[in-house]
Amino acid sequence: MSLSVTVVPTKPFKDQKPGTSGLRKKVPEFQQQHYTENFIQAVLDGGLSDRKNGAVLVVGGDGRFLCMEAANVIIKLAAANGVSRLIVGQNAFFSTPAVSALIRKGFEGRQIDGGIILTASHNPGGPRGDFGIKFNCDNGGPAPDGVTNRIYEITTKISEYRIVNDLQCDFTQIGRYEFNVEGRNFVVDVVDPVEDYVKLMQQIFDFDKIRQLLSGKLTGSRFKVLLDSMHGATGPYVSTILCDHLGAASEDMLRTVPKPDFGNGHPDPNLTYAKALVDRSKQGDHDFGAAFDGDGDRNMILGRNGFFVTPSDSLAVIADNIEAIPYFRNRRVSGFARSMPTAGAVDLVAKAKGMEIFETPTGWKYFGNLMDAGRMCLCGEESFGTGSDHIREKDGVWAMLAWLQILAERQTSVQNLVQMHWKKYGRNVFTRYDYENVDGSGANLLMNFMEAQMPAFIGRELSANNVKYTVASADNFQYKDPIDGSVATKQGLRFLFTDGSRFVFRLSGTGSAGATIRLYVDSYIPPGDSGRLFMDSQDLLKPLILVALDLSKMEQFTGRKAPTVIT
Ligand code: VG1
Ligand code: CO
Repeated sequence: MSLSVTVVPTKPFKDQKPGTSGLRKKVPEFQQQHYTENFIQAVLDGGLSDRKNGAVLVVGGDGRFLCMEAANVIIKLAAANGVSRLIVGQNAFFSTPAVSALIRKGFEGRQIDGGIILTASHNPGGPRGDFGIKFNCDNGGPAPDGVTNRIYEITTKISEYRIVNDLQCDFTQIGRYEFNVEGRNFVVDVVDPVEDYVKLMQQIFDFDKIRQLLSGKLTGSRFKVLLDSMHGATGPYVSTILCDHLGAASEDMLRTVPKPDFGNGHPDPNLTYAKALVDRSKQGDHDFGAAFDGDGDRNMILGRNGFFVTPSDSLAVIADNIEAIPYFRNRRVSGFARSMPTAGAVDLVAKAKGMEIFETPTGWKYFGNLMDAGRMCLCGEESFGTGSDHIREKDGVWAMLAWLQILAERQTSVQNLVQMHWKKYGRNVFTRYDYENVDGSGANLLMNFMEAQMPAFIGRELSANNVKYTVASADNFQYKDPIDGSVATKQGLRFLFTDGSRFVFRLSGTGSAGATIRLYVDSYIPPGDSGRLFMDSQDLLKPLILVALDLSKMEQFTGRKAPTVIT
């Protein structure tokens, strides 16, 4: 039977501009008539352009509420738009890193033109929670600004979309499904979402050695690992890798069943939302802990007794020990990169190793070009993102395995590894204050007020708690991509001080309601300053935080006395 295409008239929605990482809105907004269809049509046209006809795409998401419905819409629109084949994870499920890996690997010898990822990442899910749609390009990475702008342009002018209403594909069962759409062949391959990703990890890491670390064969005592998947996408990957392959205890793998509402949780692996893991870790029974976000690209690393590794330090420690990872032993190690608000610990490692270091705007999409050009192989963000050029997304499970591999090689504790790092390079103390869901106009006023003041502050002395800081420079961060020359402006207000400390203000681009102001603060303690090297980060940064809050008039503009999340 041949299925026919229906052309449906529609009108633009004004709010379909992708943010830091795709389009994110509350579920009811995506449920409006034509809303999801409009955006998918724009993604197919803007994301694929002249490659749309005959294109091969990967589709899947983190299992949150609406993933199945959205996958259905994608299948029906793709069929009507001349796409030749979709590779869909069983139950429309894939972690974000697994999608990136599959796009890069190809499918049965065919090249893949991109992917559509259904996730709002670390944002809560459920019928009143968040949903999101993101387009990734044929390199496996999030679409760069040029592409998302093109998609957005189309959403502002769209007048119709194409759909095959009668096409029903049961993507709960693995297999190949073929359809005839007005004489053309359209194929949906429903695949196991876990298998290929696990194989990739086996190629990157030495599983035998990690297994020996965990069992105690390596050091004489067992090494206990506690992981929290927060009911997000990593669950099935973690169970397979840690329990089936590495011999970890399944009772130490928490919340591994993906749930549409993340069990009513907030799947963001930080000290606030992954508190359950932190508390368990503090009981002292485990040598290592890690948590992951909704779509599996973020990670938080803990040592014994809840010892917290900041993402900035995690990146630097991995960089310093990069040759412990077999993948990097077999290839040329190119440069490192971090997002601008991430503390500069990795810069010091790059310098010591004589490697290039790049400072990019917030968002993984800015790393892709550097990796594709072979200039950079390891990067991270302070927002619990760490990854390498094995794919083009940050990768939570990869980061956890990188740590285990390094610990197997170095045979020491997490805390000792980090503290030895500080003794060698000094410590980049970092904290982030998030003011979530504040009134949008107040947030904009705060940013405008500060930007206007910036020039006047340069050279001025600011103080709090009897500590003085002199402003060396202040600007709104701008980045010119060294590969394609594209420029990203207004990426965060930076105040840099003469002693190397700094703070940064940014508005979040991933929220779905109101505005979120992020304040990033960091300071450098040299290795010789043994009095302060191991002090509590909040104590160390207190004066600088007070300066930042005072300067920005945070309370006046937002009415908030305290942040919602402190990292
Ligand atoms: C946040 C983080 C950023 C990260 C982005 C996507 O963006 O700060 O570092 O790349 O989320 O992460 P923003 O604009 O809200 O600060 V994920 O795991 O949500 O895809
Ligand atoms: Co994420």
